[in-house]
Amino acid sequence: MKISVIIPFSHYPHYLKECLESLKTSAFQDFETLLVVDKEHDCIDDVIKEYSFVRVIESQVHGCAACRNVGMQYAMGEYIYFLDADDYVLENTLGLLAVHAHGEDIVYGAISNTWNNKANYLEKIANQEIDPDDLEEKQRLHEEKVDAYRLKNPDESEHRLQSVYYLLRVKKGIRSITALGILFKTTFIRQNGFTFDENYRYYSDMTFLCPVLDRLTSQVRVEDAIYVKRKHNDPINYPALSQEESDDRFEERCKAVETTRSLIDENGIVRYYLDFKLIHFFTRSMSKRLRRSQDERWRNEYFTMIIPYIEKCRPDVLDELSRNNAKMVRALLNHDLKGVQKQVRWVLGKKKFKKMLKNKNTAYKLAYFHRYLKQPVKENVILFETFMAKNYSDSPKYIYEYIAQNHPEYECVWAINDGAKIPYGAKTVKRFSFQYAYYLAVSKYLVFNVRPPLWYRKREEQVFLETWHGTPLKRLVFDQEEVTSASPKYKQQFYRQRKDWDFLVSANPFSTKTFRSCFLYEGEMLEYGYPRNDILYWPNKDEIAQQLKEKLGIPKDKKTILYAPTWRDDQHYGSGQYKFELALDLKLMKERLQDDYVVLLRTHHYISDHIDVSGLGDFVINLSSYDDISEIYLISDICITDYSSVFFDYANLKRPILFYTYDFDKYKNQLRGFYIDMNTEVPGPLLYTSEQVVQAIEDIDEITEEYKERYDQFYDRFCCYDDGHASEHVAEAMLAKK
Ligand code: C2G
Repeated sequence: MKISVIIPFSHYPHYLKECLESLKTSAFQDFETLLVVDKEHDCIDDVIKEYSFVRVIESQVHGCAACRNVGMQYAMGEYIYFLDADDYVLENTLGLLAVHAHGEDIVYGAISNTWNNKANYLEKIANQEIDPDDLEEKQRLHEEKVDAYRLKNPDESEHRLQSVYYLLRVKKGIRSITALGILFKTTFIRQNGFTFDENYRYYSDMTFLCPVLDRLTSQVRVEDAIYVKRKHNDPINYPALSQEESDDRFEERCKAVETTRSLIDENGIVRYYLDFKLIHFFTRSMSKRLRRSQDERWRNEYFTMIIPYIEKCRPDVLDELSRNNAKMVRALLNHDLKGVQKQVRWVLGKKKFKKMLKNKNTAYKLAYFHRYLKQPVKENVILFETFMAKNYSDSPKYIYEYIAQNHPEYECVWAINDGAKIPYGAKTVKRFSFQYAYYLAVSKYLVFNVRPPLWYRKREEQVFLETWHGTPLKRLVFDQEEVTSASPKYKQQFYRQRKDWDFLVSANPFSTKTFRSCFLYEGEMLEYGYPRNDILYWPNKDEIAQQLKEKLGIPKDKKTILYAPTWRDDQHYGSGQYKFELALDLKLMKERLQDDYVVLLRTHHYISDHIDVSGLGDFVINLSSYDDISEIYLISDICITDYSSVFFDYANLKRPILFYTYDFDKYKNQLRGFYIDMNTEVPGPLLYTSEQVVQAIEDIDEITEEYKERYDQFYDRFCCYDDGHASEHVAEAMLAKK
């Protein structure tokens, strides 16, 4: 048998499934799979029953290093390959490595990092959103560096040098040394007695790989054999080892270096780069904390702790440091903490200054931190923002109007990017301006329907009202397994930001329950309905509708169909800018429906594509940039959506709703997943083609009748709090908090 794949397992079966599936679907199959289960582990019975090729071995000891050592004892393959239970390989990975393995000590491929499962990873590769580990650039830098070393050590073989440089991840700076992605010849490992040091939880790979590289006599590199290392997008509930917060990590790093030194040649290249990495850990990563960390230990205990380990670094590594780094290390070796901090201040200050020159428009942030946060909070000021200041709408609008009419003692400020005038004379500021930063810092109350900027720091005296912006159909944040859009650190950031919320608005009991789980929110919930839906209950709503219809030039004899789809996580240009291809055949709709209807087209605010409606004449009115969709609901006789939360609000009107779900399976299984069963719980039919949509509109009376019972149940479940007074209740609850 060619390969023994060794997988240590302790937690998170859902990752393990993906890992084993990747082995099952590998094109190359001449391997055994040894799943070594930690002494403390989650139950995996359900997972492994699907993978009969897996040999499960129970480890009597605890820890990843121990599991790998146990696996090595059982290995029967010519080569050993370590695969972590939360990672996976691609279809060709093992085959490519095996084909090049002709008795060399090691055969290694590349590591590609991702936050995604395999399907989404492959899709990103296909869309060229991932460059597998930046291979070309790495090769170039790798050669330059190794050349410099070789000049001084002419006896070393070029290939060996390059492999050591690559596998110790020298170019990757302080990144941990890893035994992943490599075939190790079993006899080479056994004859030399290489093992993972079980005393180390985080850095045992170093104690295995460095001695291997130190004794290496033959090696092959196979660039395209990719090992996919998966970062956990939810470090709160499922932290990877590298994401674990631990008091011991620092000391372990130092001690593992010391242990490793004792296992390798003092004059060899492995030792050279090991010392190089330790020094760079100090100058690049640790030094920042010496200056800034709130945690005393970095400026005290850890500072003293690292000195003896740096003292033992080889002099030739110290000789090659840049001037600034050399100064920093000299100060450290003199036990001069102030000297190191001064040097760090100088280096970071220079960097910051350069960044500022490059990016002058972020100076407001400096003002925020250094000036505005020091000013007193203004008790009577309220800052409002909707959809990142894109418009004047949603619940903040209605809460504001209530306060403006009933509490003139408050000064209201709106963040609005286009500078539009706001009724009742609120002051407006542009997002990401000095004034915006000022009001973020000094407003007593903040009313937002999405999250504030990441750099916002809530002050103790401030009251933050999060209205959110829809009853959840699509799975959100911590209930979302994959994060295919947004920042990969989305969950971590959300976790921090949601702690700032004093109140969260909920439109129905279902939202209350779901928000608790998806946001891990434990604060006060305001269960009064959605302020943005108040208008749907106002006594003058028909008048408002009439006026708007006239303003938009909608003929009196025509009914209206609102088409309001949501955005797709995987179709984007950049952060917050999404593509949208219209799948609804408006030409067909025009042909069949123009005598009775006009279509009101409304894309989500994330969509940056302008939808071309030319050739459709008066049949389509594009209302994508109209501020407030609640007003549009009032003038719509039928609503078509897909997975947008608009239908929860629109249902308040009890008018017909159709779902044009042309990409249902992908949206449900790959992109998001849903909280409710769309097939049985939503108040209208799921339609998959434009023809079906047109047909449904032609048969709208029958459909209304058919869905009546389900609609009533839906209304009772989701519209039960809305009564036209949510703004009042929410505003009063907020203002009561001093
Ligand atoms: N919206 C709109 N026009 C659309 C789609 C949405 O004006 N074509 C508005 C509606 O008020 C809707 C809100 O934006 O309720 C949120 O839009 P969703 O499509 O539901 O998507 P998203 O912004 O991802 O929010 O709990 C709700 C979720 O957070 C979803």
